Amino acid sequence: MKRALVTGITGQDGRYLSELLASKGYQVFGLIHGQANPKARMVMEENPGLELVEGDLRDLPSLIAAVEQVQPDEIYNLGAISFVQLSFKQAELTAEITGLGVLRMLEAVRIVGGTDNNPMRFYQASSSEMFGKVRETPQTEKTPFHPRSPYGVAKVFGHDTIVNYRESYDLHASSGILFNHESERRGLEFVTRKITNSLARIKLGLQEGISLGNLDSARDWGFAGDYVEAMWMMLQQESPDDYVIATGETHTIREFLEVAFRIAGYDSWESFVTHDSRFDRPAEVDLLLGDSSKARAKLGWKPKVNFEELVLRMYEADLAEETDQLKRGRR
Ligand code: G4F
Repeated sequence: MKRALVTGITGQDGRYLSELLASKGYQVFGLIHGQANPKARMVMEENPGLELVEGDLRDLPSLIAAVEQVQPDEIYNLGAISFVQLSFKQAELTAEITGLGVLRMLEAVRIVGGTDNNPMRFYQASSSEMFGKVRETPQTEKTPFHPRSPYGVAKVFGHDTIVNYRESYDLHASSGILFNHESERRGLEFVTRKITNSLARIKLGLQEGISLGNLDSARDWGFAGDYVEAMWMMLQQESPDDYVIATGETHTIREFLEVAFRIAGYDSWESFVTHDSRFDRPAEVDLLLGDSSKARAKLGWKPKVNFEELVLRMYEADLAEETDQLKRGRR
């Protein structure tokens, strides 16, 4: 039985990945920090075979102990402060966890190691946010980085550290440069889920409108369930490498609103949306569009859920959840 250690187990990607790995027969261990972490119960219920291990990306000794205890064949480093807007307010903490956390995990692997015949394989969740003020479109593995947020800067540090450890210590360490990926498990602070959840509440008469920031930025949005498959595929390769994971389609926030409101049965969205400058960012990433040809050719990966299907499944899940809460008198 293969063993996998996943950091960020309670996040959207951690939850999908642990289910995928369990379905492939892995024993999955999730790194978790803090006493009585409220999300621990949720992930245990979703994946009863999951084992939780104490550890904190800010604390190397705890990571060494976790890697030593689990002796994983594969490590997936998904743990991060992942909300770009928050990273402007908590820049130091973001650098600490999203950036230095990668270095600490790699150090833990280097120190504990695997056997020569069976070295531990490492996946790093790199991000399209590293492209920031994009130098070319579409973005590929070769596009230079120009991050526009403390989060993006920290991810570039993590990405470069992966390359450095691969070259210095011959580690099997790969990075997935994942473009935005969403689902009904996305946190409510991210724009897609904020829209689908608010829309469901508008439909049920629980809310009147949505306050948003910049509607003109464009994102290459895919389905998170498809993207965790790419993570696993990367670690099954003979040699480690970096891969862009994207749909190759980009849409503005306005287009997301258009599709979502149409699905919910409205002719237009404009009268429901107001601008709130609190959601504007000090520096914006205007356009992301990924070219995932390398992943498609080498890994045989491709996305299965398209843009409209993604918006539909998110809206339907929110409508079902909000309706259920309303029936139980919780709204
Ligand atoms: O949904 P967002 O917060 O995602 P963002 O900033 O693109 O970051 C996500 O994708 C990255 C991959 O490129 C990940 F690395 C990262 O961890 C995260 O998953 O914002 C998307 C866009 C931005 O341009 C933002 O300015 O939506 C715009 N926006 C407009 N109004 C808003 C809002 N974003 C949020 N979160 N909330 C708003 O009210």
